Amino acid sequence: MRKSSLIISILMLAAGFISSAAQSGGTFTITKSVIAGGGGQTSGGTFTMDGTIGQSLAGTTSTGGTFNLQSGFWAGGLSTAITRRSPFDFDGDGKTDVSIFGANGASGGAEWWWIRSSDSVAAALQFGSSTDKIVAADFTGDGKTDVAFFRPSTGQWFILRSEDSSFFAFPFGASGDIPMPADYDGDGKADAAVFRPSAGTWFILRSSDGQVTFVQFGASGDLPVASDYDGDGKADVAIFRPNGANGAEWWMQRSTQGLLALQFGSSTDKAVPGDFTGDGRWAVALLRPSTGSWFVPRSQDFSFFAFPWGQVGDIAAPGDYDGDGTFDAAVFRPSAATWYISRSSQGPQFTGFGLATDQPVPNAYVR
Ligand SMILES: [Ca+2]
Ligand SMILES: [Ca+2]
Ligand SMILES: [Ca+2]
Ligand SMILES: [Ca+2]
Repeated sequence: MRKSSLIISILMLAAGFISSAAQSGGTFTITKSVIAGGGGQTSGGTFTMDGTIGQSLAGTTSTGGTFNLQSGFWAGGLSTAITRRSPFDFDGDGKTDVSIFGANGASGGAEWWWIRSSDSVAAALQFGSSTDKIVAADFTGDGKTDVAFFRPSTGQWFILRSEDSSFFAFPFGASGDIPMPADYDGDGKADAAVFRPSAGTWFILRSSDGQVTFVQFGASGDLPVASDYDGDGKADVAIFRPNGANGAEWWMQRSTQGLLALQFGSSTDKAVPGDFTGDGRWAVALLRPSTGSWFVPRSQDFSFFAFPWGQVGDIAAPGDYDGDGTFDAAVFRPSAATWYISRSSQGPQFTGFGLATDQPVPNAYVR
């Protein structure tokens, strides 16, 4: 990305009239310009774009009618643009899809059902069995979440490629391990990974080179909550310790910013990590099941805000359902088989989908 100053000068000249004010209008076509991997053409209906060049605005997300654009120059010279993707996005439109895992489907296997946010059509397939664990993530790196499960009895991973619905399987981990896939090496593909509580050890199978990383972090009783807490595009090894000395604790080995430990929450809270403030850094959010209150610390200063969403018996299903880059509080209520989603940009959404016995897929990494 750090091109020569000549190229930047040329671009500044060519675009010298662009101010930081938003531009809006009719039908536009944008031809991408001087960036590595650029040159593609983006076209669409009505949209607004806010500053592609300039330190203060470059890199922010511009949204509009039918697309979402993230571009611009980074003054700090990041070598690779960080692509932030919504979790549990099976159709790749940037929005988390309402989705359930039915452990006991009609034919005895596990069933996956989801509503494609792009066209509101329900899709379903059978994959896995009742004792398998959901590990859905984008392992293939095409921007679409792959249906995937971990089989605790054998330590095997089964991944259904979003590209062609073929599957591959491999052993990684053992019985007793907690699967925690995430993109630890920052190459845009989720990496299979497990946390072994008995030894406090992480095993990460890097997609970039096929090698295994071992990390000693955490102890028995801890729960893995790997996420990108420092916003560098790499998931960070992290644990949630429900029973710390004075309440719940979070320990994070951040890939760029180093070790961070926080005391936040109590032993009965559910850990729901996510980027609830939309700043590109995930936060250690909590759902308190006894009251249905959500607690979100701000990554800037660790002050927190709280709000009610849901009631006793609801199951947390966080994600970015409206695709605006900010996580939305969401719960699945088994008694009503209904989803209650507090979308950060588009307001509340209530959707009946699933059975009382189903597990919401976006609950997979809630601890
Ligand atoms: Ca994929
Ligand atoms: Ca990876
Ligand atoms: Ca990181
Ligand atoms: Ca959102």
